[in-house]
Amino acid sequence: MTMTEERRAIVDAVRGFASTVLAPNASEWDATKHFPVDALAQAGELGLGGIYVQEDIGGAGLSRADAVAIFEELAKGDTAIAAYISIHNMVAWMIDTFGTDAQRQRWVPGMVAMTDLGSYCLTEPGAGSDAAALTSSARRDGDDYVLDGVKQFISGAGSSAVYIVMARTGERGPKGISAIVVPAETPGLSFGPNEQKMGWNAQPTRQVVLEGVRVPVANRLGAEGEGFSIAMKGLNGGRVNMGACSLGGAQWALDRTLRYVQEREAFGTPLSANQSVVFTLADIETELQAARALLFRAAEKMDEGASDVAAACALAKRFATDAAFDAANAALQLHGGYGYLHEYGIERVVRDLRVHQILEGTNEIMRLIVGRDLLAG
Ligand code: FAD
Ligand code: 2MC
Repeated sequence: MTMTEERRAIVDAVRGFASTVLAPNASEWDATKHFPVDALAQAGELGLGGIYVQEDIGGAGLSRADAVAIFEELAKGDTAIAAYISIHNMVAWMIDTFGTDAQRQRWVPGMVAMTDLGSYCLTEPGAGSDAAALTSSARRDGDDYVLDGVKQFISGAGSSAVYIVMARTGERGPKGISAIVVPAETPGLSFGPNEQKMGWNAQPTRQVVLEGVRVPVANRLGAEGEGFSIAMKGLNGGRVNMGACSLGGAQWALDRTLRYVQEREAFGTPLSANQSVVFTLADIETELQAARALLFRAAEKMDEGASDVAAACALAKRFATDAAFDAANAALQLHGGYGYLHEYGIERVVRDLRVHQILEGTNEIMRLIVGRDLLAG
């Protein structure tokens, strides 16, 4: 967890972007449900479109541990946008890692620049936690696949240029799934309305509808039947990043609260004169430090290619997203009625963090992964 000079410089640059481009607009983007594609292109100029994409194709070539530090800083500016940047990076990394040279050349440079955005399409109306039960199909027809099905809750859908669709090309279960890249302009691809959500309003969430979508077999990532494994490997890093986004949102709320409890007076003293308030602050700090340590531990295991990466990522995601949501909610409480007002920003962070306990694998599924790993010995 010691910050190298290089990481410190990156984090400083990201902090500048988060505080000047994201933070001043976060409230308005939330209120107006605006997806700021221009700000995302600016993030691309900083190298945030391909944080751990290889350098030969224009990526920043940074480590997963660097990414934890980056996503914590980004989320202090706007948690929902930071979380979308994480999803985009997951998609870019999957193409960079599992794609052929031709696939990398075609899709990665635009994604690194964030002029082409990415969406990850796993969940279906009938298959969420049990992702391997998905039924969207990719039928082989000569040198093409023809895709049919519906993907549910897809982040960035309608705005993205590149969709990685997990679809069934074979037997039931995880071994019959392939990962196929579907470009936005492909005939037969359409999108549902933007879902009305509790939070994450600054990024769209829509159904992705596939009706006779024809793409070349050359758009498949990896071998036929490897799609579930590719999807899960992408999610390991996504889960750590989502934990880091939660951490950033909660740290921002704590920093605000530290000032507020010293300024606000009740019963003739600042709120901070009450021991219960001091204890609450200490507990939040302790939980957030523990979350940060677990996230860096998981990220370092990813960087080392450790064998227990899936459980380490699940464990860190579960802890960080729960701890950060509780911390932000406690920060709201310490602001009294003002915490409930939009203008203070805390309620937005609470709304945005809530969904991190649900997506990229619910926290019950994270427990399932950790528990299974324990029992497997
Ligand atoms: P279900 O699987 O139906 O689960 C319902 C409840 O049952 C949960 O509490 C769950 O934990 C619990 N449960 C299920 N199985 C078990 C079990 N075995 N043991 C104990 N409890 C269990 N998906 C994508 O593919 N791409 C995206 O970009 C994307 N973005 C999203 C954005 C938003 C805003 C949201 C809300 C979701 C997004 N998702 C996306 C989908 C998300 O990953 C799923 O919602 C999530 O995996 C849970 O699936 P589900 O909603 O079908 O819930
Ligand atoms: N990393 C690497 N490989 C993994 C993995 C992981 N995290 N999880 C599973 N696998 C492999 C696993 O090793 C196995 O491979 P093999 O047969 O070669 O050993 C294969 O995948 C099948 O795994 P299981 O046998 O564990 O499959 P099962 O169906 O029992 O459970 C489960 C899989 C529940 C762990 C998986 O379906 C899951 O993670 N569900 C949650 C779904 C999810 O996270 N959705 C997120 C959608 S994206 C999103 O929300 C966004 C906002 C972008």
